[in-house]
Amino acid sequence: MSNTNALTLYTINMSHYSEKIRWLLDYEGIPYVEQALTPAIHTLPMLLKGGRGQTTVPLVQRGSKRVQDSPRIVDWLAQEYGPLKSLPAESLDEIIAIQRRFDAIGKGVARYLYLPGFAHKALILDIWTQFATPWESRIVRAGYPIIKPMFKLKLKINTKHVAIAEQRIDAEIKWLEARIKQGRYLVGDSLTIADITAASLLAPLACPEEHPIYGTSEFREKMAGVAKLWADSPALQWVRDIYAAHRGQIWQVMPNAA
Ligand SMILES: N[C@@H](CCC(=O)N[C@@H](CS)C(=O)NCC(=O)O)C(=O)O
Repeated sequence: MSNTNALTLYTINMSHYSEKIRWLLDYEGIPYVEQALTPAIHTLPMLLKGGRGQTTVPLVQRGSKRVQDSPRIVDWLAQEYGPLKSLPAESLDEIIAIQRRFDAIGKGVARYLYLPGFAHKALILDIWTQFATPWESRIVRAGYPIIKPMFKLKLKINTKHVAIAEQRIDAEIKWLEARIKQGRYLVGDSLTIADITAASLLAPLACPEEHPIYGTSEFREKMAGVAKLWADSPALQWVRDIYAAHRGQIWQVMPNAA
């Protein structure tokens, strides 16, 4: 019999929005089981489970309750498992506003890295199939010539949108640099969901060594190599510092394959 109180987190290994919720759960000590989905194969299960016309991860499920979309998940976790130390009531509005601004650049970050990343088919396929069953791996590898253009279309991975993404990321990096001059944490004097959101959504650019995908030398060179203009910025150094100080070990328990 399944345990209806158990929390399942559906993710994709490379997803930075998934990392945001994984980090929040780890930081708050909320027990969960991670179910890692294979890109492309994730589409139908997430569409059906989410019930919102969206195919995105992360999604959490407890019994028959399913919540998709990271800010909605944060709200639901606070309601069900709160009070959360990463969401202090006295600064809630400010924290949520910062969460919103970094959530808004997540897709741009993915767009920015995938444009050059797609030149490295073997790396992309290895990452995409890390948790794939043998048949999923065969489908994704054989279907790559179709999946890749569909993915590029869906995520608007083209030079025009990548240029817009670069400007937006740059603006947020500058905002972050000004903010961290005021203190180590974005709000107050301890880690909040504002820091977790900013650090996890910028992590694919900052490549903290704690992250099992972004921290590899191959990812750094082939995907994040384009982010040279920010590589040594105080903002991305802050991301690495926050990971080093607060992230702990990612995947203490390896995710289940779907
Ligand atoms: N607003 C969503 C965005 C999530 C998102 O874009 N997730 C990406 C992975 S980082 C995804 O699932 N992409 C595949 C898809 O859209 O089907 C959230 O905050 O959870």
